[in-house]
Amino acid sequence: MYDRFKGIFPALLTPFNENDEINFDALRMLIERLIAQGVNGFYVDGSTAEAFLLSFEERKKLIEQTAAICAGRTTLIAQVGCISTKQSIELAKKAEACGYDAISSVAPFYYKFTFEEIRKYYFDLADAVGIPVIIYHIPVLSGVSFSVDQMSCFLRDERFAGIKYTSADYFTLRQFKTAFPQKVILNGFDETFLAGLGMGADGAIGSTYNFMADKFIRILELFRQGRIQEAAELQKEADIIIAALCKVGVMQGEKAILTKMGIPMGPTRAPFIDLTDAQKEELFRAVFRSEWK
Ligand code: MN9
Repeated sequence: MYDRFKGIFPALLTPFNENDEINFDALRMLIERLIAQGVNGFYVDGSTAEAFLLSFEERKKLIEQTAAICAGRTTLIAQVGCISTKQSIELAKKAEACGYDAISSVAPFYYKFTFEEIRKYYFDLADAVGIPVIIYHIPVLSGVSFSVDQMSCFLRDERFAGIKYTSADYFTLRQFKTAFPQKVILNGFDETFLAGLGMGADGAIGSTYNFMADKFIRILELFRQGRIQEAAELQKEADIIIAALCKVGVMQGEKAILTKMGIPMGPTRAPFIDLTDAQKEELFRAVFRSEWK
């Protein structure tokens, strides 16, 4: 039922130009390259997109323009989470009007809302649109973690399609999937993608797929064929790169890599600080090695 939400979904980065405005030409280049590589769809306006550093108007425009560039060629999921229900609903309606296949939302954060408040937030969102909702579970950044019972409140409702699961607690992922085998679970930490597949994930949403989607498409293919050793080798290669990225800053590093590959991604938005030349050099040494041993 939810097959269109399975597979590899880059969490698209947001390119900026020298005036700190969204560079939609570069976004188009990125999207075209990824569609040609065979990704299954995109996660738009998420953490990787620097969503919480964009203005509300920019977020609406990003949702709209990404859909216009994709023009129905691939599955689209819009991350509409804001800490106010009212604003999240406005973004959700925008996504639905633009033809998105699903919306997704991080739990409202900062004020330490009660579970009842968070539950109501998600149901208000589901009530506001006619497209499925994917819960964005990312305790390390949102500070909100759902137990199996709490997640069940959502997943037993047919309007909730599944979870973007960004946590390395794979026992909990296994329990979510066992309780709701028909729902989709998309792994959120790229560095443990193969572990996630082994514990029941149906695919992944991630930031490193902006520049190494091909490797992860292959890992998924090998996993599905039962060729686990070969998949593990590729995951190991990817993880050398991800370790180098984490050292310098994930989004900054990814933008530098893609710019080097010919897509002008520009800087990240302040307060992020861009990489020094020395950091870029160190990163490029890990990424652009010709031999993997
Ligand atoms: O979308 C991403 N999570 C965050 C998922 O950026 C918080 C991941 O793809 C990570 O960037 C990646 C590196 O840690 O796994």
